[in-house]
Amino acid sequence: MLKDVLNGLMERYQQRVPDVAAVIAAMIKEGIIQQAEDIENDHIAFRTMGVPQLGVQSLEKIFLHYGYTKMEKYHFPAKKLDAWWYAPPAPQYPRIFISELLVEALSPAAQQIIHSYTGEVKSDPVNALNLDDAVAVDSFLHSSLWRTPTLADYQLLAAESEYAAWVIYNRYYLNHFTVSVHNLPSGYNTVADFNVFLEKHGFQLNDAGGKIKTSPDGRLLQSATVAGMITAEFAGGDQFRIAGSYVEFAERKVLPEFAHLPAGEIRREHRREGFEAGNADKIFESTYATQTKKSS
Ligand code: OOG
Ligand code: NI
Repeated sequence: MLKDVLNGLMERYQQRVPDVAAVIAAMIKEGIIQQAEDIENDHIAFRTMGVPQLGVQSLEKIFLHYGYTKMEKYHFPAKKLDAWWYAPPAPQYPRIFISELLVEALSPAAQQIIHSYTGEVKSDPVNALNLDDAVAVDSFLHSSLWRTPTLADYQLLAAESEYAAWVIYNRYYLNHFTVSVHNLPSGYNTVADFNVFLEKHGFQLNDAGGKIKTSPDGRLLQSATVAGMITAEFAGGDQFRIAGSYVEFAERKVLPEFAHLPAGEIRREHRREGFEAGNADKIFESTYATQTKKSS
């Protein structure tokens, strides 16, 4: 069930984010991994509109049903976002990070635009889903939810919240998957080394706050590619290049209480867990114009 839903998400994500296949191909060519399945997916992330019938409270029900546990909350005052992370039911599954736009904190004009779309969804759509039907859940996660936005609305939203504009067009498309680097061969098992490899292969890294985002405890290090641009089709046939999704890289260091364990015995529970608001704040910008102006 969960596996089918995750596979469906990864499949559509790969189709629209060329960097995914390109990163995997570069890792195989370099001999870092043998095949795509060797990659440990640290986490995946979704973005949502925080309106009563949608938002985190709606989308999370799918993953809570599959055994995920809701963990810490993070708040991003400048970006007007809240987010939570969810621990998986078993270590072979990725963590999940779901954020939501605090719609009520936006200007009345932006709120009105958002509600004109989200208002088409009359009640929480997840309540009407049979969560035991993986095909139904997969098609829901890739459904349009509301009408195709106009380019004018997209641009008005983008001027106030790039996150809002991203969600109004991209809906629940997977925002990123995350290559876990700490279990890779030496030379590639730190974010610093992995970034060197990525840049050597021509990948553009998000440099908001520096290319390596480090938690204050020094144990969670993250980097991300700049989102590639996609040709979006807006209402009335207007076409415009907008940010799609990106790829992230994470290194979780061993906790001090497990520092004595031999390398072969280190498992997920011995490493730094969770997320970090300061890191996340900069990673969100992988789809923001300040970063995507560097991608094509
Ligand atoms: C999520 C950004 C935060 C992390 O790992 O902290 C994040 C997003 O861009 O939607 O992915
Ligand atoms: Ni992430």
